[in-house]
Amino acid sequence: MSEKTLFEPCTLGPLKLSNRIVMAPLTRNRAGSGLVPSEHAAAYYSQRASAGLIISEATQVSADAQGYQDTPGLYTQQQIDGWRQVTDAVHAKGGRIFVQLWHVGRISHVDLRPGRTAPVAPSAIRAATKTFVHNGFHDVSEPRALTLEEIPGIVEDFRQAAAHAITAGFDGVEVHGANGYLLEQFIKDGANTRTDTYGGSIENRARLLLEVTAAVAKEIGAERTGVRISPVSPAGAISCSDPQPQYDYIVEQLSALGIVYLHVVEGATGGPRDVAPFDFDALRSRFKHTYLANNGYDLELANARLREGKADLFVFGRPFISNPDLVERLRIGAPLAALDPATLYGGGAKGYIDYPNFASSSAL
Ligand code: 8OZ
Repeated sequence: MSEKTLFEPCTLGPLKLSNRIVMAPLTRNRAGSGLVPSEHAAAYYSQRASAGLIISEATQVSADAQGYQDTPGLYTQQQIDGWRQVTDAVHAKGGRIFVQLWHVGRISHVDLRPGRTAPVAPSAIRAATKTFVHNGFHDVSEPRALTLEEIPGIVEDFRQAAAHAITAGFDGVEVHGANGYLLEQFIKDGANTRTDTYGGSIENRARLLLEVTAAVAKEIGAERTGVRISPVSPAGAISCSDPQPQYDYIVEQLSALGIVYLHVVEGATGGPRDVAPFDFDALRSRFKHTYLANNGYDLELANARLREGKADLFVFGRPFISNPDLVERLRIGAPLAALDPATLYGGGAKGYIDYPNFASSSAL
């Protein structure tokens, strides 16, 4: 029997994927007026449609959920129409695309918020970090704690945005439970000192993520619902005193909900894989559907982990920005182009839709 490789077709719930390579959600801060995907977004995503699956950049579930300049939303008709152009363009090339839905919680700035109100969070604890606003990085604002009465509204915003995602033609939804944003702020005790049913115990801190995921799965089907987590990542200046039992519990519950995939940032997001001791295999063994492994993978490590049965799909982030044909380059062993950090966040077509494919760059 031949060995499994990343380049073979596979399935993700009801979907057929052309390979096991996933494009990570990547924030590019290029949404146009009304926080509608820009005129270039359809081109950007369709250029990358040879990925087995694309996960879109993080997309707000409501105006209240925004924390960075010019990130798109999925709560107005214009945003639904804008995303429809993206999903149509990806599907026309045979690709698959999920939308990543987020609420930033405390990682926000009053200048981005309706009425310049304080960002909302599980507890009024300011993160020692910055956000992208006014075309640069500035300290996040002081948050206020959500009241117990406000929490059902957050769940409802995710449910509604998930319904919009299907209207917009997405193949599914990824709930952003990672990287120090609202759902992770509830999970990790460095950001959550609540004394109600959403704070304290492992079960209580997991509650909001699980309620949001259950609401999304009920709305669009568990077979179209994925969740991203980052158990030991310090992204968003967050800490957790007990990540292993906390995430062992979360993953058991997510598996019981029957969601189609678990997307795990193994280590520090965009940084070292060994930032803290953690048994990721324990999560994999607790989750009965598709496991997406993320962080610092190259082809060799990915193929090794695939053959060991440690993961099913492998998520590549930054290399997809400067290599729209990343799948083909990895397949033929072509060199990878470097990305231009100056055009990562904000701006227009430059550094967004002008990175060439390998074949066309070598023919120049
Ligand atoms: C980098 C810059 C802005 C946002 C994440 C959505 O960390 C992000 C993000 C990353 O998940």
